[in-house]
Amino acid sequence: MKAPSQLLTTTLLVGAAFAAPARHYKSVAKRAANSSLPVPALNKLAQAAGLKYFGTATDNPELPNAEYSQYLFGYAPQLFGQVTPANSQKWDATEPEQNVFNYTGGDAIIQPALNHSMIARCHNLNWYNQNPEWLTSGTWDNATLISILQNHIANVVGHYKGQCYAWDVVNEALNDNGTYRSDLWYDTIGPAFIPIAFQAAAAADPNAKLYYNDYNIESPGAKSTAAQQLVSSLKAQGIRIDGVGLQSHFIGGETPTLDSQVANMQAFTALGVEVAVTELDVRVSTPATDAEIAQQATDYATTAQACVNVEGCVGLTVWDFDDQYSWVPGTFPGYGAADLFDANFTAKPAVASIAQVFQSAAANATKHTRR
Ligand code: 9MR
Repeated sequence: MKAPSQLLTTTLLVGAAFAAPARHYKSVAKRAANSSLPVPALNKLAQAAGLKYFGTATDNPELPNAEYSQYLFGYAPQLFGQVTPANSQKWDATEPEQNVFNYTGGDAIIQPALNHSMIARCHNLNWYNQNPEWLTSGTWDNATLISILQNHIANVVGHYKGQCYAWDVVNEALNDNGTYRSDLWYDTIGPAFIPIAFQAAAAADPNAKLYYNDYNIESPGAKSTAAQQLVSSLKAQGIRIDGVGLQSHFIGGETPTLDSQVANMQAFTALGVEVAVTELDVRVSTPATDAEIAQQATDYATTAQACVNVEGCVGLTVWDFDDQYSWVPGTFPGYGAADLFDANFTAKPAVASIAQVFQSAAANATKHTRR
């Protein structure tokens, strides 16, 4: 792991890159296989630093935007090497009526991603949110709800068998204090819904990595400890779990320190699972000042550095890359500008700061060989 002083060096180098963006981009462009790429080849640089991928979430409504699509698929796999559908594999999209399955939206993202040599993180199979009316309004006994869950997972994972690097099997099942969230699943089935979901996913696609995914587990604390206990408990029961997704929806200037993110990742990998940064974004108050955007670049770089530093951190996914499509302003009024590009597809300093982290790791041979 790098010492804090080395992080400072990285920060200073990043600062230098901001001062001379044209020269910086030119030097990065030499490494990019696609010479027309207008920004650093983040996925290629991540791979040179030892990660499996650098990727992004996307959603179906933005795909017809030609400029957006150029950045998402046209520059793949140089810029982004991995995609997560933000909504179209969720329960309300995939099983809108009981036992009637619809894969149109998910396929519209996964197929072009695979065609552009990207890998897919598939999201998600069990959540308290975005469930269809028939499911939330029904009154289910324990056995029936278990079979509904198993049937959903068998069908959806079966449809995408062989296409997903990973599935977020269970999403956000914990409260911030580490207790189980009271929801449709827990209130009827109890904590057993989690091993049941993982078992069903394992049976339907033996090769997909099976993840637990949550927010506020990016630094040590009650919720992270509870997620670690969940991993241990599943493993003790002989249930396959391969990874933990650290969502990483951060606020500029308030992100966990490098040391705490690294220590937290290592607490998970010590249990025999990989970790991934699955939904990274850094929101700031709007309108954003230059200082906030500079801080945001440092914050993005800190999380990229943490992943580079930890042997079992396989990659980072940003939760969409262009501000015009970010979920943030709709959920946190007064906040936004959370993504790597502004609404005109102009790269923010965070693009260069992340690239710098990967380049330094590759140049200093601090990378791990994980591919
Ligand atoms: O990005 C998704 C947004 O379009 C939806 O409106 C929202 C509904 O809850 O879900 C967003 O994605 C979430 C993800 O599935 C799980 N972690 C939090 C993400 C942001 O809310």
